[in-house]
Amino acid sequence: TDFDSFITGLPKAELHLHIEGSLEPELMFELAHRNGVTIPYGSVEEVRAAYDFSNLQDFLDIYYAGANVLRTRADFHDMAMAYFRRAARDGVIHAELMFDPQTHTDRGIPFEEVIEGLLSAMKQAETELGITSLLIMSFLRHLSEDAAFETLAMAELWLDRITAVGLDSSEVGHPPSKFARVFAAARAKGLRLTAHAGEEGPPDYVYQALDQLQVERIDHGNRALEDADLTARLAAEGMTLTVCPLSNLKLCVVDDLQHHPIDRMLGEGLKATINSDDPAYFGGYIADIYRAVMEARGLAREDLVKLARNSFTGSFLPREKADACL
Ligand code: ES4
Ligand code: ZN
Repeated sequence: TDFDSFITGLPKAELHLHIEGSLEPELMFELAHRNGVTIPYGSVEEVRAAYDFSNLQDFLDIYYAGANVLRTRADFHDMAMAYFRRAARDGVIHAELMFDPQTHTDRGIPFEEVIEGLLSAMKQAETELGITSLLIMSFLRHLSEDAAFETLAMAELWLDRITAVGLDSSEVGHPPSKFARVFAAARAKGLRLTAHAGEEGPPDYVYQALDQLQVERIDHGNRALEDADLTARLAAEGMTLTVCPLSNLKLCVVDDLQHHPIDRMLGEGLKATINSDDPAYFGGYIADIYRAVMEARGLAREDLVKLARNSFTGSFLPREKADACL
């Protein structure tokens, strides 16, 4: 339709994408076969049927199990290339890929295999598809502070090719404060900072991400809206929120897309962006999500333009590069 071509034609950046969450069931089977790994599903349909979640942890258990088929740098390369091709079709011209090294190193997969596979796909995506990208290395917050420090040490040889660190996995019970020292160490190494906060966790976790981690972005941030002072502060500081509406629906952060607060966020002056989070698990890539929120919340074209602009100004691109995309 007219609207679909408007959305795909709008240049967009994706700021909140777990690359392991882009692993589609078809590729999962292919990699399982390639690597001689058995998976607990008989068919692609069976895999998709298992993607019925009632909260974040429910999803994470299945997501970490799915990542078990990833073994070699070729696997990471192929997964990322599949994402880039799909994102290019939706008009994504810049993508900031989160990856979870601990999900792999804890299974004995060398850090080098993970990152070199991703970096080679990023290079190929730029030359073949014209998509620029950068890497955000995420620490798993259900693991220890020491484990996060070990991960930062493993990344030492690649720090010039890692733009930022992030914080993901099970939120409640693992507050940002647990990672204050490792985020300070990452910052001292010149890395930029983001963290998941306020997806399932309370507004206090968003305050902690700001004050104790000193993040430049908040991933999700939905529950910040429960606190008027926090909402006003995020707006005043121009803090980017990387919101993931379809993820919020699938993980029951919202009960219906018609109750999604994306337009309320924009109305409160928050710098919200729209992202896919784990598109293979949540049933949609970026254009699907723009379309879904437009339909569910009655967003106007100017709102979609605003969201797309926010995705560049909120990116980790150097200011002049981001401005050139507007
Ligand atoms: C995630 Cl939606 C979400 N939240 C927290 N951690 C994650 N890892 C992958 N997707
Ligand atoms: Zn996420």
